[in-house]
Amino acid sequence: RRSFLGAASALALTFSVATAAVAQEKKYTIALVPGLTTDAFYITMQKGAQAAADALGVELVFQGAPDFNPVTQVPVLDAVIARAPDAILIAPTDTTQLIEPLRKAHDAGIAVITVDTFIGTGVYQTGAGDADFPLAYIASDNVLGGRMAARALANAIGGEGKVFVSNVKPGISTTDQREAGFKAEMAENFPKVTVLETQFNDNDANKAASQLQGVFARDADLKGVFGANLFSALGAGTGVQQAGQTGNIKVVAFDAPGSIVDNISTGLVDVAIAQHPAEIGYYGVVSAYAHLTGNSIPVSIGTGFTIMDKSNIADPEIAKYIYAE
Ligand code: T6T
Repeated sequence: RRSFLGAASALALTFSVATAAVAQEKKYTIALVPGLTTDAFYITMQKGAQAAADALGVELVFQGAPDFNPVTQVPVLDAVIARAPDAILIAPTDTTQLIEPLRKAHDAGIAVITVDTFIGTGVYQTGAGDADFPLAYIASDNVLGGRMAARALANAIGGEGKVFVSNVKPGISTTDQREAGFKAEMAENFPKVTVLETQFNDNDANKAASQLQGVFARDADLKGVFGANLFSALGAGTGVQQAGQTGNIKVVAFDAPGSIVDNISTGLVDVAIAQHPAEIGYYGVVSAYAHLTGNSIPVSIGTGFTIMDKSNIADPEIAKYIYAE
């Protein structure tokens, strides 16, 4: 009897060692689909994702479209789904137009996590609506970011005067939320600030620059502009410079590529609100890996901001959040 038990446990031991070996050999593939590839924000996100992938022994695939547009992003997503990765991290370029394309990934058994932007309401796994299937949303708190921008701009203009939001286009969760947060903060706490009509630039910095000049031509007492993402902010700054209004029209920028930070030193940009895209990428990969290896994960992870201005930009602890190009 003793020898029978011995044989059985030896068998069990062999089996579990074999299972462990198989488990170790399984190399997961995680795809990261950015909003667009040529954007320092997503390049920095990719770096963070790669750092986590290296730490976990995961293969990371980075595949995206050349512009921020569902029409170009959906075919890229379809190609990624065809490669059958274990998980997809994606910054959906539209809150509604990416729902059905992403459902295909979900139906194919691919774990879907959205990073930076969301589909539907961004509240997942509650059983409500048709877009609650992603496992998690990992991003900045964009309403808060918009409020921070409003405070910075209101303070820069001395609490009164005309300002406007330079934005991408409606239907993008992040930039919609930044604009909403900005307007709410101004309405609640800065009654002497007038927020003019938003100018939508389709993520084209040149368009944002000429729109700035158009607004200034109509409202010569324009005091400030909030560039709600990298290209909006870059363009708004260029517009202020071209109008010869550097320092007179205050610029608050969302995002912090090297070019915008350089403009802080010259006085063209007053404040840049840096997101932490590397953190988004890192925790995106970690979350996907945790899920794939049988662990539960938080349905939402909020990443941080760093406020950059002339007073702190030389500090390495601040400068480390400047985006990679
Ligand atoms: O601001 C980021 C990102 O958060 C947003 O969703 C789209 O624009 C950027 O990528 C900057 O260009």
